[in-house]
This record gives sequence, structure tokens and C-alpha cells, in this order.
Amino acid sequence: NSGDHPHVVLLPSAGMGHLIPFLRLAASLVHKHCRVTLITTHPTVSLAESQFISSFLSAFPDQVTEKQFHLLPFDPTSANSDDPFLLRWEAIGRSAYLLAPLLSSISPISAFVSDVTLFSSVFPLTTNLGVPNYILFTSSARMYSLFRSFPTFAASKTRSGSVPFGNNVVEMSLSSIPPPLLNLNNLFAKMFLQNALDAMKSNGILINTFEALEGDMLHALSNGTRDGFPPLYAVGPFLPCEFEKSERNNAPLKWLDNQPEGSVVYVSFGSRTALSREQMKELGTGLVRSRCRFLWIVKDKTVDKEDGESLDKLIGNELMEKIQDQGLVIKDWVDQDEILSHKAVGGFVSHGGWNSMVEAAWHGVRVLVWPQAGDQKINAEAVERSGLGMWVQSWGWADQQMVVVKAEEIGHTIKNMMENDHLRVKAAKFKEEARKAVVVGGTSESTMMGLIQDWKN
Ligand code: BUP
Repeated sequence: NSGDHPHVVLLPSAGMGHLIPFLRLAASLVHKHCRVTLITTHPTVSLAESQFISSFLSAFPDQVTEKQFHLLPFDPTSANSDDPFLLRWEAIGRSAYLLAPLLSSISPISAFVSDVTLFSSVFPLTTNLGVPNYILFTSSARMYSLFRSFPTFAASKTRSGSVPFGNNVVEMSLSSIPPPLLNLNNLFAKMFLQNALDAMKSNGILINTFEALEGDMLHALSNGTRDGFPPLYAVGPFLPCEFEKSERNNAPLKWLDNQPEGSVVYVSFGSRTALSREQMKELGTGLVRSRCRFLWIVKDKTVDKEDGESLDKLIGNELMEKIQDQGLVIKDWVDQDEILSHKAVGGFVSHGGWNSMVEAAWHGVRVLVWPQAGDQKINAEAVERSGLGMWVQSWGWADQQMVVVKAEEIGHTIKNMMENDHLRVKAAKFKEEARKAVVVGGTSESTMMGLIQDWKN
């Protein structure tokens, strides 16, 4: 029995969008007096991941135990995809049996929390050990509703414009569903389906969202569904931590200090989305045309290790010169939390990665979501419904787009977002609501404390 200090074992998946919420959850569990074991996967796909893990472990030398999980070598015949992160999820699944001795050496385990992408691979092991199994769903509640209804959706012959689950029908248009999920032979679709089927056998699903952001969806998911899924625990927003701050490029903050309040648009497409060169140029020109000040984080390759090209080459000297008076362009990992919390930042142009959306809500910054892939259109729908931001549905998916979105349209859309006072006021309210959710007695805090109490018994 673990008594007053439940022992929680965490298994994150590959990619910063998965690692960050896990480490923030881990830090919060430590602060709530849990013992934490973090299973770290080697090698990582990106440098950002390995640096982040090191900072986290050095911040909690006594409270967190690391267990290293070394993957089987890459097997090119085992999966067909050009996404290095998806291939790594597959490799982690293929190597999961190696976790058996590692898990037997940890005792007692009060709860095992694995990333949703890995659940199918690990739950047989943890179930054998009699350990309670939880999933951290690293996206929106809206995306979770798709996950939960996916077995029904996959089995149905007619594909309608809305996705049913339980007794409820969630309005979700087919055009927002991640394209790989529409082809059940696709590796991502196969993994998504298997994890959804197995998730029914888990003890519960944790999710980084909160009432004020996705209340309608959270209620729909908890009301009257008899589809065999375990409870959903909304425990967000996960808070950015001190350990994330080390060795970051602070040029953006110095630049922001000299800009008027609320005047800057922060532009970032997350840790793994590289725009095409052509789209990048249109975006740069669009930013100039918007006449707004901007801080633009440029990314050229999916994996940071391969991102070697200079900014001049990527966006061209001519555009770089035009940009100089109006914006700052950076090609480096930045401290997004500090940027979003800076008073000069008034808007965020984002791909709609869920961590970024929750961070925007935490800081009350309005968002123009420009979905590129995966869950991002569904997240964009959630953001629009909540009032935190807007999106332009006609802009389409990045990889299916024959025509890039033109500078003129980008420019006036950004200008509209920055001049939209209604949106600014609505978004600012989230800052208060997000804080209410995590203080003692708040919805998310109470849910987390209840869960920890269950783990003590
Ligand atoms: Br880029 C970048 N600094 O420079 P998302 C990202 N981040 O702190 P993604 C930085 O990475 P998935 C940078 O604050 C957020 O916590 C950012 O996660 C942080 O998008 C995280 O927003 C990015 O979910 O992951 O990276 O596309 O595909 O899993 O959504």
C-alpha cells in the first residue's frame, strides 16, 4: 500500500506535444505529494524532447525516478509512413514487451498513466500486474469525442456529416476529421481504432481541458452515455513550469518589451509543423500587409535536428528587409509561455495544437487557428465555439492544398482578428476562468484531488 503518497508511473509518447503535457502533469502530481516514476524512451525523435526531459529530471532529483526504456532498432518493414513521430509511436508499441521486467521492478504502483497513442501496447502488461490503468488524452475533449465514437464510426457503412456517440450526436463535419482516419488501412487510423477499443478497459481518461473552455463537450461526454467508456477527468489547464525555462532564447522577450501593449501577433505552428517554402513566403508577406507588429517563429523541417537552413534562404532577403521594421523572425525554440504572458502580445496565429490552445486560454490571448493536419480542425472548432478564437474553414489542410493561401487574404484576416474587440474581450475572460479551475476547490483541482484520493485507497 502506498499510503498518503500514491506512486504514479507515467509513460509519455514521442513529440513535444505529448511530452509537455505529461511533464506538466508529473510536476503537478509532485506538488500534490505523489511519488512519480517517469519512463523515458530512448532515443527521442527530437533534440527538444531530450533537453526537456533533462531539465525536468534535474528540477526534481528526489521526487521523480527515471526508468529508461530503450527501443528496438528501427524496422523499415514494420510500418509505412513518412511521419517520424508516428513511426516512433509504432516502434514504442513494438518494443513495449521490453517494459515487462522494468514494470515488475517498480512496486507498488498506484496508477499507470500512458499516452493515448500507446495504451493498446501497454495495458496487457500493467493489467497482468494488477495495476490501475489510466490514459492521458493529449488533445481536446472534442477530439476525445471522436476517439470515443471511432469504433462505431469505423464500423458504419454510411459516413454522415456528424459523428454519433452514445445517446448524443456531436456535430462534427467529415471535412474536419483528420484525413488519415478516413482510410482504415492507414497506420494512424489502425492505431487510433485499436486504442479506442482498448480504452474501454482503462480505469479512466485524463484530459488537459476545463469547464469554461469545453463545458458543452464535457457535459455531453458525461451525460447518459452507455458506450462502455470509463470516466473522463478534465484536469486542465496543465500549467507551464519553472523547469521549462532553462537555456531558452530570450531575444523575443527583449523585443516584446519595446512594443506597445496588445499590439503584437505571435505566429507559431508548433513543434512539428513545417510550412511549405511557398506558403512561408505568402505568410511573411501577409504579415507585412496586415500592418501589425509580429513575432514569427519559423520552422522548416518536421524534426529540429534537420532544420539547418538560414532564415535569409528560407524567406528571402527582400522579405527579411521589409520585415525588419515591423516584426521579429526567429528560427529557434522559444519560451512560448513567456511570450503568451507578455503584455505586448495581443493575438496568436497558431496551427491549433491543443497544448498551444490551452496556453492561449491560460493567458487570455485570442487565436486565429490555421489548422494544418491531425486533430487541428477539430481543435479549431472547439476554440471557435468557446469564443477564444476564430478560423477560416476554407483554408484547408496543408498537405492536400494545391493552392497556397495568398498573402492578401492572410493579411486582412490577421488584421481582422487583431481589430476584433469582441474577440479580445471574450478571450481575456479565459484567463480568469482558467485560474478558477485550478485553485483549491476549482473544478479541475477538485477532480485531480479526487483521483489522487482514489489512488490512495
Ligand atoms: Br515550436 C515551440 N516553444 O518554440 P502543441 C513550441 N513550444 O514552448 P505540436 C514552445 O510546445 P501536437 C516553441 O508552448 C506547446 O506547449 C508550446 O504543442 C511548446 O503543438 C508545445 O501546441 C507544442 O500541441 O504538437 O507541437 O504540433 O502535434 O501533438 O499537437
